[in-house]
Amino acid sequence: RDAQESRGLGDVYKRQPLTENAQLKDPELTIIQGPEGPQMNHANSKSLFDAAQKVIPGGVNSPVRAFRSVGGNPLFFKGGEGAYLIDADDNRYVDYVGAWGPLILGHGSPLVVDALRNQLDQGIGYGASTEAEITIATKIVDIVPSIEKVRLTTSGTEATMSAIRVARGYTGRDAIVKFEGCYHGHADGLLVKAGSGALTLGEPDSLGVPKAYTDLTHVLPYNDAQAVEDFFAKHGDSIACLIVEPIAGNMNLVPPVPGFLETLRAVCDKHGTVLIFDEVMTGFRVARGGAQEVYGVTPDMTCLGKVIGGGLPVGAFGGRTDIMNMIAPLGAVYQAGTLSGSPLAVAAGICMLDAISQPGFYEDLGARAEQLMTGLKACAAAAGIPFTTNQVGGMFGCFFSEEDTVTNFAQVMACNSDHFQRYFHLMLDGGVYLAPSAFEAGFISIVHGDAELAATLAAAENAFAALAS
Ligand code: KE4
Repeated sequence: RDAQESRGLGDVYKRQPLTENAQLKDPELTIIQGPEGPQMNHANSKSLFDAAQKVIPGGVNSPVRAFRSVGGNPLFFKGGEGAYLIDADDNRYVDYVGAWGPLILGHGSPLVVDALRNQLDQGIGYGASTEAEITIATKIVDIVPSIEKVRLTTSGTEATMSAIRVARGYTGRDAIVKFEGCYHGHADGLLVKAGSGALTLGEPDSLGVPKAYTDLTHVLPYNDAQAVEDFFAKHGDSIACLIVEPIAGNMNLVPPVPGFLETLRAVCDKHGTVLIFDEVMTGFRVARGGAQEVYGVTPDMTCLGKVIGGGLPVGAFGGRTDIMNMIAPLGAVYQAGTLSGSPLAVAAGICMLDAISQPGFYEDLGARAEQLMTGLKACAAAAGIPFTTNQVGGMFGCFFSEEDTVTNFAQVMACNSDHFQRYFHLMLDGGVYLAPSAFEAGFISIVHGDAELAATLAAAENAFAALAS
């Protein structure tokens, strides 16, 4: 609190004037050349990867980091500052992964670092309750329309897994519905036609998941309201919950088509099914109140993560009081976590929720993302490369597709993956770090300013030209 007061929330990020067009204006700006220029040195990353593979399966602690779908060896990083990542060979990149969404304030935000330092002076954790947990829960309840009570976890997977268990306990039903290409973490029953890393590796289903689990998981096509209505007309009364990414961010970024979320709300109301919005990625990312604020559809439960941890392990699930009161120790649905509500993670989270509540935050963030999309499309068009984008608030998706807009899984799968792979490496050589998968969304932070957009568009100009040639 002292740190925040002394620093004032006003300087939580330096608002940089956004010029009309972020095309490269500053000749002083050093742009690392694309493939025709000096190739980056990745020797240290390579030797670290060799060492990692000896003691870590695949050399990574999460599959999507492995560069499997883009080829080449994964980079190892040693630092981050603002909009930039620094890899093990001291190469600097404008970063559009942001630790997969949490770093909406950029790397090493002074506000968050100060809060962590303050907490460290009080200790790391107690395995018991703290006042700060009330503070962050109150903020989440105030900000997220659907949440009357909330329980913290230490990952998004735990949040979605727990929300589904509560919905099953609340309804007394076992079957659930998810959508193809949506990813809700790696709990057994959800690794069915999943997105993100599962899709990246071409393994939307996983070995080791008992058929008994997957038999209870029904999968419908995303953005197909008719398919939802037909399914629920037959089976609705047996469905405990329907879990959905209100904006799909794990088959790249696919927003809901008009009426889709409204249909989910209607069928769940009609059949007594719990509607769960998985906003682990979209929460506090696309708007202060998440996708449910953007589209005006209120679920019965919401899952959160990423931004509320500011880069530390936090997840959360919340919703209507009558549902959440089913959870132990109050109710009969068990749910727990050694580090749930960790004082360090909560201290970071409180900072994040205060920072994103600054007036104008999402207007700024959305404007930067929109400017980036406009610039990228212009670069692609100039090179004659079929390319389109989706963008909601501070997250975006890029598609090597002939479609004007991409609105469903089949269109995502029909994109030119060869172009994406080459584009990924061309941008990397140009000093821009994108998600190493064609099935991930991109994230911009509030500290991506003119210089970063200009550097990105300069790299993109090279990249699209190289693709065209
Ligand atoms: P975690 O268990 O990874 O904290 O959260 C799972 C999860 C749940 N729901 C949604 C909508 C998510 O996007 C995620 C995790 N997202 C991926 C990236 N798309 C995490 C990256 C990774 O798996 O390494």
